Amino acid sequence: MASSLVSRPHLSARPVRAASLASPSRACVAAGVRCQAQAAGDLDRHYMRRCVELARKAAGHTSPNPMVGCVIVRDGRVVGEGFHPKAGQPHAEVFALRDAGDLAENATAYVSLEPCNHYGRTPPCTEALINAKVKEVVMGMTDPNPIVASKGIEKLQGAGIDVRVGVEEALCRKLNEAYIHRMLSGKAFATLRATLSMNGIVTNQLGKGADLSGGYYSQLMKEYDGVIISSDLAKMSTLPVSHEAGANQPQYIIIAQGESSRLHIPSLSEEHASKAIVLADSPITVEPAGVEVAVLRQIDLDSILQLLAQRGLCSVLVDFREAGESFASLLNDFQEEKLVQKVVVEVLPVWLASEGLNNLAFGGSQSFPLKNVEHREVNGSVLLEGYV
Ligand code: AOF
Ligand code: ZN
Repeated sequence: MASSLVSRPHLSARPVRAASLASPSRACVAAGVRCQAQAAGDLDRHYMRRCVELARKAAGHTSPNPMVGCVIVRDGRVVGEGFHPKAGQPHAEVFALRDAGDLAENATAYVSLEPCNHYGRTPPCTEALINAKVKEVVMGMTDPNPIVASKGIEKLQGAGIDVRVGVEEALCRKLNEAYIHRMLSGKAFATLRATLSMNGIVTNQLGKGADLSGGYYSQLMKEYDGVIISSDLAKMSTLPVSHEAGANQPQYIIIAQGESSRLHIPSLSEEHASKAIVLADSPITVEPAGVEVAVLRQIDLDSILQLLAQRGLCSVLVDFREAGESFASLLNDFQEEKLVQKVVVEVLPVWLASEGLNNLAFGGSQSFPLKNVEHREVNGSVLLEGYV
């Protein structure tokens, strides 16, 4: 079982304590349910961070479900751990309760997301927690899924279980930013990625080691459910892949706007043809056979993101390489229409010759500041990440 393989933190045996009293979590109040005032101590936060760490083990495998981790603690000792490995498989709480066995009785269950209270592909986690006789459930955030939202909390409280919500809430929200976005908007969470030279030229190159194991690009390919690329990139070079261990390769969404009647994707084998979908604005034959082709009157990002969400993709990377004008026009007004949530820009330590205005800019006519911008240096390049 996935959960039995994970290591446990070695902590001194002391009970979970309620340290500083903060105001009740926003989620708790908004949900209109009565939870205990939030009392998150250092240990609470420690166990919740462990839940998030466990949840991340399934990055790239859980969509359309969220990533969820769960830790069961009794008398200050971790007695069970688990995470949700994949949609269709049991939820995090089930793995953690199995791992804890009888020791779950009177224990505190930490879970990064509100336990579900519905019969989906799997039975409700609330019932599993109630049957295991846990004393308390501490959760990172409520589940935005309308069929769950706060019903899990109500059910647990109705069974006499103490509930606290909002421990490490920001971290839990970031973990599932794509799942939350898809749940609330009906569209896939989109991140725009581009590489620039130091003189501001958009380039197809990636930074040194970026697409090798451990490189940021290889990690993005593991984490994102899909990648939108231009037909020019698909024709010219190998399709983007992740070299991370156990990675689930992304779906390829290939924009073939204004493309001739034949598109050959040399690096895609027939065996992997189902990994790609070509969106074209006129009838087109695609090789290898077996690639899905959708001919649309107009190719716009809004419809693409809705289509991807309907197909169960939570996140997609818009990879701005070999991006001709039609690809660039996809991104017109992305900020105004809230189509792109995040931007990742890599700046290479090179100066590049300009071939004209085409490769100087992307993203249309908008001006706006980015939020929560972070940067780091990777192999001599600078990676900038910010939210729209
Ligand atoms: C939890 N723990 O580990 C996960 C939850 O079709 P199902 O049965 O897998 O249900 C999917 C929904 O359950 C998903 O949309 C989300 O609301 C919740 N996911 N809940 O208590 C978990 N993955
Ligand atoms: Zn569940």
